[in-house]
Amino acid sequence: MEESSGNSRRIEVVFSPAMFPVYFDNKDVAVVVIDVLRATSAICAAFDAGVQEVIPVATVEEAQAYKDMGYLVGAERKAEIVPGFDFGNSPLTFKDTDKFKDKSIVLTTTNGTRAIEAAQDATHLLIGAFTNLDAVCKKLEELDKDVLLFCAGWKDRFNLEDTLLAGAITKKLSSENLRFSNLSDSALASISLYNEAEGNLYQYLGNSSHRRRLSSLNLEEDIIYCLTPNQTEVVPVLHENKLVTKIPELTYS
Ligand code: 3SL
Repeated sequence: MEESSGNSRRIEVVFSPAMFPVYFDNKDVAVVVIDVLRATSAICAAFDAGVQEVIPVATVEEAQAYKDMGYLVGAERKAEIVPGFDFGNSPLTFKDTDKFKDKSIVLTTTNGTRAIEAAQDATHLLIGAFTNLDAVCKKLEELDKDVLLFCAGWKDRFNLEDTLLAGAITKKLSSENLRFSNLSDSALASISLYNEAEGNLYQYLGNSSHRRRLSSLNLEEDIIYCLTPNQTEVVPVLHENKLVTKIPELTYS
């Protein structure tokens, strides 16, 4: 990541996991992992349903090991539930709050949990979705660090929906807080795309690969949910390899 100048904070957007190592040359940043359709939207929905922690794992084998230990485990590949697991990657799964309240759950997804693993050494790792847009911006202002907006993409490729959220976060932060004034070219490009789409994300994404992939599986309701901003105040953060919404206070004896 290029350095901030003076007192200003820098915002950079990483368009694909393949590019992440290039940008992540300083660990003392706030990384926001973004997988709008659907991993990071589902993780926020899980906390809204009262889960205590989400253990993200990159592989189905790791997920299976947790399942064998008796955990409630979600696994998604190719946008579908991996047979034998308890749930997949739909945020609407978490409407069944009785099933999830106070539980520790485990999740593996095609791109989202892989991105979380790639960024796990960052000083701050936050989960971003349209559903928690304002809350994530507020948290970034509080942290007051340079920001890396990390788009999970699809199998290392660029995708539109993650870039649009990166644009929405960049636009909000840089217009409402003068400290976030050092914008990389990738941040400027994401704002331009977001300006095109703002107000009608669903239509703008009509031809995008992932919207088409999910629509072909009749997951229209999921798409609408994931593109609806500000449904929650939760901002999951990574702490000791688990996603939580509150980091326990340090206690000294
Ligand atoms: O790639 C992921 O992590 C998923 O969000 C993909 S899907 O929405 O379940 O297809």
